[in-house]
Amino acid sequence: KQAALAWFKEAKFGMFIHWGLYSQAGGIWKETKINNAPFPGPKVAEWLMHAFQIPREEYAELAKTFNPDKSFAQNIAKLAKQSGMKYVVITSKHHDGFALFDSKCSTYDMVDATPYKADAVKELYEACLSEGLDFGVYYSHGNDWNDGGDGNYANVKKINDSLGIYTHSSGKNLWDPSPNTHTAYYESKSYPQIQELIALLPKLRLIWFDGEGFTTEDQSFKFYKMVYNTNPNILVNRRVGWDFGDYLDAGDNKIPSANDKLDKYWETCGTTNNSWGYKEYDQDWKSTKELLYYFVDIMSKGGNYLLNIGPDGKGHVPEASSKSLLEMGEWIAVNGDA
Ligand code: JFZ
Repeated sequence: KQAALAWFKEAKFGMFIHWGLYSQAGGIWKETKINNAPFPGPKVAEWLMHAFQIPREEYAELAKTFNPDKSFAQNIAKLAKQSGMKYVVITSKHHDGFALFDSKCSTYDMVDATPYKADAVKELYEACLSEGLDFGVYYSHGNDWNDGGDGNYANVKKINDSLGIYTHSSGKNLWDPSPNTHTAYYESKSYPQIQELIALLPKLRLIWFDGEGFTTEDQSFKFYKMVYNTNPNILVNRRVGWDFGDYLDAGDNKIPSANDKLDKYWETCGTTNNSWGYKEYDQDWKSTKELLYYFVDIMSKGGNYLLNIGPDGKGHVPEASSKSLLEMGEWIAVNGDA
């Protein structure tokens, strides 16, 4: 993976994109803001289904109206380029289980279930390559609220109980679990979709796994090995689980201190407000100066900065965040990113 890691080291600044069915809701469900949602757990907009414990069938209705503007891919790729970014990582499938690409092993995807009917991941990939940007995908392997039953909760709980350890259920669909087991979901959906993404995107640079909490060591290794065997140029992040990743992170919105001795390359992912997915009412934007402060801090310590945008259901990027990103791009054009 030496060449891939060398690319990563130079890539420095990337765009993270959280986009999916939840983007249409903007963090509001039946007039209740997600911050006032009745159930515990993260109050970020992409956790809509979890925060309101929305049944799978009802949540899936959101697909019927998911119809972004055709120009979303061009616009976002251009924004990333002008902001001085060198790579883009989009949520190909977040915890809600909905795939933004054309999946053959599930009908819960952009092509089969939405009026848009086209492969949004492929479109963005092509737009990015034509802007000279590199491309990666986020993929929630561990959590899938539409498949994978209770996300392995009962099994993990049984083991933990015998050891006297408390088991967190956050991120596990216990309100309306699918009939499939978590293991069956890995076999029938998750492993095949990773293969599909690698085949769909020949120049894919990285896969950003997430939700690894209850994934077993064998399962994490299988994901890691599958990526390596299919295309060894693709990097895998730490969150594939069990330390199999090619590069590290210090936690969301966290920058390692000078004393943290990270023995691999690393990346900090961060938000521009308090949500990854589009949250209509969150106007608590970080200023351009604050974002540049993080940028310089991360660059000076040798890391990469993966800065997030949360486009709305139409694929439009909130004005406040695109403005800051473009201002960062102006600063980087003058001062560089090294
Ligand atoms: C996860 C997701 O649940 C979230 O929706 C978003 O996609 C984010 C980028 O990743 O949330 C996490 C995962 C790990 C940490 C924090 C939030 N962490 O290690 O601090």
